[in-house]
Amino acid sequence: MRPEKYIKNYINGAFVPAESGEYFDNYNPATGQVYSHIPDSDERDVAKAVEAAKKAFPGWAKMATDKRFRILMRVADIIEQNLEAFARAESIDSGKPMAMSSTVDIPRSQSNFRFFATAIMHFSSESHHIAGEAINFTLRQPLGVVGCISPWNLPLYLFSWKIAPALATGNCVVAKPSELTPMTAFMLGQACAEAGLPPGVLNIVQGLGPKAGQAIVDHDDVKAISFTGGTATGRRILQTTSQTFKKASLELGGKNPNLIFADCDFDQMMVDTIRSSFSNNGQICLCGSRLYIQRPIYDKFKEEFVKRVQFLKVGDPFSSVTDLGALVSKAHMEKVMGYIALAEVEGGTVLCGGKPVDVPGEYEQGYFLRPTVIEGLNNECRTNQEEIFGPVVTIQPFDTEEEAIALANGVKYGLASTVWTQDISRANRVAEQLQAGIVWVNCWMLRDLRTPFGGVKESGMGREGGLEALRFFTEPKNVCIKY
Ligand code: TXE
Repeated sequence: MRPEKYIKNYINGAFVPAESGEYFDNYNPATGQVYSHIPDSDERDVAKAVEAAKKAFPGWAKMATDKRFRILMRVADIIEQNLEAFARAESIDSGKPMAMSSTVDIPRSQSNFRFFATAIMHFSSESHHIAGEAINFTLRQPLGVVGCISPWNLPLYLFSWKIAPALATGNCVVAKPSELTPMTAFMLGQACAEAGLPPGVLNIVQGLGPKAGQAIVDHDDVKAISFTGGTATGRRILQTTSQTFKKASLELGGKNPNLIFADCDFDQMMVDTIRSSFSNNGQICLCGSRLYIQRPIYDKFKEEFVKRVQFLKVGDPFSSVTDLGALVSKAHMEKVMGYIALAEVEGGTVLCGGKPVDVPGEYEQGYFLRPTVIEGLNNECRTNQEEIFGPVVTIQPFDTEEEAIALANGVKYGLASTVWTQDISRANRVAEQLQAGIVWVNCWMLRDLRTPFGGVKESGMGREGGLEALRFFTEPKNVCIKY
């Protein structure tokens, strides 16, 4: 698998330029330099991709399950054999440390293919017997051509999280990665071709969201959209899909709370809170960005947390000692800096960070920011209400359990929450009342791919993961036979 300077679309098993013949620039965020070019696709490329997918669908849907299983397992094996190349490409494209792309992003992308390849071998449907009269059974059939649209923060990880279950269930796919991180999706096309995936089963259209992405959502023959990205984009996609009754699964933004009670295991909590705040530069929809600490340990927490955050190393994504690489783009860096300035206007105190980092040499034009901790803000201010999606957290004290729950639930989002306590009854009481799709108790980002994954309120609609994904990508049809 190899990156190329001029990235191509992958349509009907071939690597082709966009119909427009145009490309736009792809930046390496650690150097601030253009290093490759992305096809500027539009509705013509999407139409070709959908045609190829429609043609491939009958053969793929009817293929024996164990044959589909073998092909998807081969895709996983090829990603694994090329881990180094994929991880390097992911880090160049996104700015994240190679230490992360090689241990999290790419291994998880392989797992996604393996998990759903094996899951389909065990997937079964239900039957309902009317005693002495009839039997109902449920067919679970693939939808046809489906669209998968993913963001830039965990590029191949989230792209494959959608594509693998869609393919495993017998659908053909038209997929678009983020225009900020196109390279590993391009390389996935190479892996699929090598694995023997029949032409047209997976088509990867590169390009801009409002142009290529919207064309996938708009296309009449695309039966479902699985989307991860910003809430505003999700709202827009839903407006379109609601007109045509397309199925939609939307995994959107978050503004996740960490509730840290005085009785927690302080040392473990500290290690995991650093991770949940600053992994991938805070650019994970599951990162906790509002830290609520019970008053008896607030000062101790603040001192230790700030001390450790100041030790985090920001810089060269390819150095083994780097904790935080570059932010994904100049525009995103400016957005995050804008929120830090806003926090100060809103009365917050920056306890550490808040400034860009100068990394000398080839990285001096890169988008590096110090991890930032802010205190002194109320829950209603924009800094505590809006998703920043960067290496920025706020800390606030609380007194009672009820107050902590009210603070945690006091935003329009509801994706993930983290609770730190040694009191099992409290953990259960709090988990029950948190408005979130995922609650972690005494851990963070411990993922079991069988569990439902998604958010409530403006964090999304529908669930991914395990059986939920297999159900989303199939249409249940009840057959009733009287005897
Ligand atoms: O997301 P977009 P962006 C949040 C985070 C971030 C914000 C914006 O707050 O700052 O979203 O990020 C495609 N029709 N998250 O700008 O624009 C687009 O090309 C169809 C949360 O990257 O939503 C890309 O492939 N597709 C998050 C994908 O949608 C469209 C992860 C996501 O882009 C489209 C990333 C359209 N009209 C950002 N417009 C999470 N929850 O994990 C854009 N796209």
